[in-house]
Amino acid sequence: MSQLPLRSLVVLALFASASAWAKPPAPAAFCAKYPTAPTCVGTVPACTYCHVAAPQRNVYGTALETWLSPGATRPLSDGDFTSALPAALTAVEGLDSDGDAVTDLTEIQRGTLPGDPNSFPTDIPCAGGVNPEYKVCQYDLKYVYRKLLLDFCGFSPTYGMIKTFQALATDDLKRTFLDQELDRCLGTDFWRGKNGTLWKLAHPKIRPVGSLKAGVEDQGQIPLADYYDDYALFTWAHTDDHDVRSVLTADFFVARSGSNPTVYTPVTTKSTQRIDQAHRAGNMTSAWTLTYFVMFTALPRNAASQMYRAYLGLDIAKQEGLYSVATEPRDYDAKGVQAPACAACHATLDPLSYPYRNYNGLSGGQNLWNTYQPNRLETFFANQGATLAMTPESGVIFNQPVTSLMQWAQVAANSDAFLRATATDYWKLLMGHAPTAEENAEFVALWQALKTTHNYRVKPMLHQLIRTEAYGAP
Ligand SMILES: [Ca+2]
Ligand SMILES: [Ca+2]
Repeated sequence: MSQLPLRSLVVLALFASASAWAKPPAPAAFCAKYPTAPTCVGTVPACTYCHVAAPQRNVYGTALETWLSPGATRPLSDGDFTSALPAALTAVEGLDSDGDAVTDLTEIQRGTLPGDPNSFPTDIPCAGGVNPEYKVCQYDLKYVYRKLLLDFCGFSPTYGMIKTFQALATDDLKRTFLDQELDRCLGTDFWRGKNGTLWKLAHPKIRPVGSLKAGVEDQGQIPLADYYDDYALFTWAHTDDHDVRSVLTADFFVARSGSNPTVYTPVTTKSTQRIDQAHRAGNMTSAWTLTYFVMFTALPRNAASQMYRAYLGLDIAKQEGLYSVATEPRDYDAKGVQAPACAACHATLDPLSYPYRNYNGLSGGQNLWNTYQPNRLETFFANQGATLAMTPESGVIFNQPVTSLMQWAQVAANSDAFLRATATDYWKLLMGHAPTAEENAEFVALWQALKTTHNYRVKPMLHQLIRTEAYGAP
């Protein structure tokens, strides 16, 4: 080997290079078209990009070949090859030559091999192709029909129903049928009736306590407030063509009547509610919320943190949703919240709580319970420290100053956090788990569309949800 002249080595190297590529200009022409492809950055594609062993092509090379000056006499000259290659590359960009569920162009851009089904980007849902046994990553209309009826109507379709469904001539007809079935189910008591699915969705937000239930229906031993009103507003806001933000912003109540169908109707007054219209903020100011979460406290941190957690998905106790206000916490009620272990959370929580300062739980005479009381702290908590009365009604949520609880509710209801939390509830309900990393793209599209496409209506969002791969692939 050492006896070989340098010239022979160069010839050998050139020959090896030429034989590896059926066409020596191929790598350069490829990289001229895709200069930012990872395989072209500081290197050129290996021969195996298009070939099993040159000149035998792999599936990607074969796909290219059919678009390379079709009809022209073979072999092409290097010049003809080079001028024909860009168009052929373009022609196959949308194909998935190796069947790994990722297009050739995406594979080129992402640096995986378009001719090797075992090489694919790992962060693309369903990349790697189809699992034939479970049809993973294949949206399955029949599967959706079964699941939809079970999830939204509460029963499985009969054999006859499945047969009728399968007999629909096209996938479009099946999709239309599924949309109709969804609408039908959303009107049933299984979905919207007393103790139905939507009520269950509301349980962790309302946190009912049977012994404290007031009202003619299911009254407890110590009847303090009727939380069925909270369920009624929640269900109204989440159904039909209603704005889901109403659950936080409504200045009205909702009455429930009948069954199959259960009917929810907005009303301006209700015997079980005491808050005056000018100070209402949906379920944030319901008799039950004020009774149970404000109760006897001066500064209702518990009410503010529960609303933040229940409707915005942010649990301050878990360090979620912290937007510290620089001058806080001021500790008006002398609870020691300026201690280092507390200050981090209370710099967010306390200014969230101030707008609740005049919302009365169970202080004073019973006729004053669950009402808005100007000077509530001064009236009922005069003996609880000198600075308590200095507690402002203005607060801060998500770094935005607000002057009232109604403004707090507006900022909250218009936030991305509210959209995400609302969509997350349904995702968990219908998928059985919070969105996974693989499902994230579909999940983000869903909660963003709740605002941009669906104008804060849950119903069209659910129609979008049943079309996601996360919902429809077994
Ligand atoms: Ca592919
Ligand atoms: Ca591949």
